[in-house]
Amino acid sequence: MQRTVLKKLAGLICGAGVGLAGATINAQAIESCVASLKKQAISAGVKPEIAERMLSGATYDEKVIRFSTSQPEYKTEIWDYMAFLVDAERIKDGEKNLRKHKRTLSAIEKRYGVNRHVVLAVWGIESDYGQFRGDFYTPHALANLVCAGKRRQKYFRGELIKTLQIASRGDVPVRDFKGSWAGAFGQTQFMPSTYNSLAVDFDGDGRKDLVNSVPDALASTANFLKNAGWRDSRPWGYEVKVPKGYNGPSGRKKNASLSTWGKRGLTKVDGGRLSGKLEAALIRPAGANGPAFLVTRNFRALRSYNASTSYGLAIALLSELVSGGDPFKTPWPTDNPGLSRAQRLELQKLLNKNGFNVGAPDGKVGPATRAGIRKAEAKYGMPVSGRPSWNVYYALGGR
Ligand SMILES: [Ca+2]
Repeated sequence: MQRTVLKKLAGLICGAGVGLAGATINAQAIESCVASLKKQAISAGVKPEIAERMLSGATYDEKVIRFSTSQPEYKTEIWDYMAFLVDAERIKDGEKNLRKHKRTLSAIEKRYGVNRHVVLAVWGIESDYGQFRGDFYTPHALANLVCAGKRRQKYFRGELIKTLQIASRGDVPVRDFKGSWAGAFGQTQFMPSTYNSLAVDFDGDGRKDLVNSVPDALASTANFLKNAGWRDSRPWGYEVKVPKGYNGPSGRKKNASLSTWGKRGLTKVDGGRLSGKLEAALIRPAGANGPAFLVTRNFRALRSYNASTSYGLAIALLSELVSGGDPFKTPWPTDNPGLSRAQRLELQKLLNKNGFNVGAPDGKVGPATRAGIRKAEAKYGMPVSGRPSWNVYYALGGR
């Protein structure tokens, strides 16, 4: 009897898009909710054996729910974000992949009008060129967000059913859906609905496989950017110099032509004049003392991949650097810069060596590493922040 009630309850939950609170969730309730999702998927055309294989074993995943409900503990400084994402390792791997996939990238450039460096940079930032696609099994992560999450259950249910449909069509093998806790998967980290509208089969095998086919993944990224408004005929933007005391228009929506910006006293960072009709907006992501950029419609296309200015700049910078361009000239306004991935790993080893036990070094800065950093900062008389910064790295002996 209890089972029937739970089933009904689960049906209501899944149907109405209202989840159980994490604290009250129990194994049986999630099992019933998943059973109901299976039925919904099958009536949406998913092959029963696919629904069975992809949803059985979906149990409560505390991590998915924690990520979906918690606010980030720390505001990541943009210089930490950039140092981590655009490091020497990712530039070197980018150059290697540029050579390795030269023919594919040329063909993609021709077909979509999105230059190879930008496509490559998105791939590098999203999945480290296909090497890291996330640890979560997509259907199980999405089932948790529907059955035990606290918001957007209806959206996640749609994404779950689309995931099962993609597998049902044979585009991506059942076991290969690995990705983020929120349902993005594969080398491009597309959500299933983005997959449905923008994924392409570029290697011509009849399947749009963004997990196992580099040509499919890269072409789908290019298709995404083209659809978001990227045009190779214009740059993403320029780093610029802003006159001291400038308090004119700025912000992503305040567009003006380059020549108008020139009249307002802005110059290219090398002092060159700004001219022409190209529309751009002024952004200063770290405030008036940090780098300034005039960004075009192309930057908006980058940003639409992941709605964040830091993200857009990381792609822009990586694309410049893998094409032999220059780093940004204006330093970030800090005397305590961020660390690369190699330095983060080294930092963890140094913390352990110095008795601030942070567990097995993996380069990922989680709660244990932050706690260790705080202890080290306190010991060395530094402001206590828990940030993986150059100063704490240096104090521990890192060079
Ligand atoms: Ca294919």
